[in-house]
Parts: sequence; structure tokens; C-alpha cells
Amino acid sequence: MLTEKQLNELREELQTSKRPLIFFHDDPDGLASFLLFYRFIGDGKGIVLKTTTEMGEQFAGNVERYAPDKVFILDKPIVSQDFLDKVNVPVIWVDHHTPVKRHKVKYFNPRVNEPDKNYPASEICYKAVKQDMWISMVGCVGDWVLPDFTEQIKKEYPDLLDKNITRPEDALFSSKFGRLARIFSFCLKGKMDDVKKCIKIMTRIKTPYELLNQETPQAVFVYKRYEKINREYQETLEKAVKSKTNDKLLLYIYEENRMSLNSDISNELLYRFPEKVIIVGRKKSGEMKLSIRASSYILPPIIKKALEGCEGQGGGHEHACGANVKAEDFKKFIEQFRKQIK
Ligand SMILES: [Mn+2]
Repeated sequence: MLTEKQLNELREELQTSKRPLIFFHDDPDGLASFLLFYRFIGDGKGIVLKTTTEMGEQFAGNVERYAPDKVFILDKPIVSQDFLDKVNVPVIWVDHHTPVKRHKVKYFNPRVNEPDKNYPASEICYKAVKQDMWISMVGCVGDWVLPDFTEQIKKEYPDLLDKNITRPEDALFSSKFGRLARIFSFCLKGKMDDVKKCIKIMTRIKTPYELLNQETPQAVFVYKRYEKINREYQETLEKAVKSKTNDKLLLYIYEENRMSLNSDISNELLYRFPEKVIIVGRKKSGEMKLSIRASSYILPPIIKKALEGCEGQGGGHEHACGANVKAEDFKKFIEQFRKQIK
């Protein structure tokens, strides 16, 4: 984890900001991280980073338009130096992927000191703000991690996380906290206007029960939308499950006009078939957008090698990665991938 000194420094950055612009990764961990910081400061604006590649200089325009006093970047692995050079207010970046070196930014990443430990961004953010523990828990569970305050959560919310659950995947797929992680995930899917509305509502939700039991009209809106997307999710998941063969690789490609459910579906497939290597993807604008999961392989070097001679890019965590490959090169990519998991 970050040192006590670093956490105080991060907290200080939050306490001295009145109008933050907060960029965050579009997954439950990113959303939870944003909510923790936004709710602590009590003001600001959030922007979901839908881009799968680095955060480039085009985002400098958002900074110029909003004129924040500080910029926060949460759970995003790569930010371009051009972006940082263009922005004229302090930039604070909290991440938990492989560390990178940049100038003109305050960089908080526990992996700098503990390269092999994975603390989700929302766990780091919680250690700085020390409030809304349940929101952090949702982000961590979504990132397939049980944080060090899990016992406290079990005591406080015994009906949402059973005391016998000790594996993060069981929390994600068979607890109410897992359902909350799915709700967070689906908040970020679909039409941008709806996404914005959901995010705004989430900044004001008081308890996990307000959402789960649909206690307020706002919570009803978020929950109904979750149910709608969940129907599409279950349908796609079912087709993916049916496509399973004896092959070690479970490869499932779905229609391109559907919304991106890659990462949720690949997670659930890995949970159901832990011995398989999972690749789930869809075709979009001439590219295959893929989520890759495997519990018994370290994926980043495999993906790097599979990409040799292909137009594309990929990377992420040890057992969970994303990749984009030009549609023409997809066959070659899969062949080169297969060779390494024999
Ligand atoms: Mn994360």
C-alpha cells in the first residue's frame, strides 16, 4: 500500500481542491474511485475514460473547458506526456497497474514499492478518504480482490457479504456486493446521456440498501437500467457458455452492434470454467476488441508475443487483460496465442 506519508499527501491534495476534474477508468473500480474522491470533496466533475489505449492529449480540451483547480486521474494505466504538458493545473494520478514514469504529475501507485501486490485503485482511494467503505468494497470486488477491511464489511453488512466467503470470485458472483459491482459496471454501459445521469445519481446514493432495495426514485432509475442491461448480458453469456468445447481456449465473439460486455462476460466465464483460457470479444470499426482471462497463465507476455506481426495492442493485469487487434490480423493473433498455451 502507499505509505502513511503518501496517503496524507494524497488526502491533502483532496482537502485543498474545490473544483476537481476527475477522469476515471470505465469499470467498477474506476467508478468507485471517482465516487470516493467526489464525495469527499463534495464537488467537481467526473469524466469516464472509454478509451482503451493511453489517455492522450485530446483530453486537455476537457480540462480547458471545465477550468478545474486540480485534475485527478484514477485507475488509468497510461497517460501521455503530451496531455500532462498541456495541462496547467496540478495533476494527481492514482493507479495500480505496472508503474510508468512521467513528468508534471503527482503519481501515486503502490506497485512502485511492491511490484507484485495488487491493491485496487478504489482501495487506495479509500485509504486516503477514510469514508464510504462500502463504495470501495464494490470497486475491489469488481476488480476481483478482497481488501484488508473485508472483515469489517462482513460485520457491518452481514446480509450483503456472507462471513464464509473468502475468495474474491465468490464475492463477485455469489454475494450482494457482487451484484453491486455489476450495477456499477452497467451504470457505465450504453448511451452517454444515461451514463452521465447514473453517475450523477451515484454521487448521492447514501447506502448500498438504497440501491439494492430501490428505496428512492433515483435508485429505481439506476436499478431498472441495470436489469435491462442484465437481460442482454445473460443472453450473451448463455451463448458464450454454449460455445464451450473441449478446447483449452474458450473463444467467443459476439455481434458487433451490441454494447460492450466483454469484461463482465469474460470474468464470469473464468469463474465458471477456471481451467480454461477465456477470450471474449466483438468487432468494432474493423478491430477486434478483446477481454482475455486465465488463472493459470501470466497473460501480458503471452499477449505481447501473440501480437508480433499483427496490428494491435494489449496489456493489463497478470490474469486479466484487454487487447485490440485489427480484424485482418485476428486469425494470426489467435494462432500465435494458442501456441503459447499448449
Ligand atoms: Mn482497477
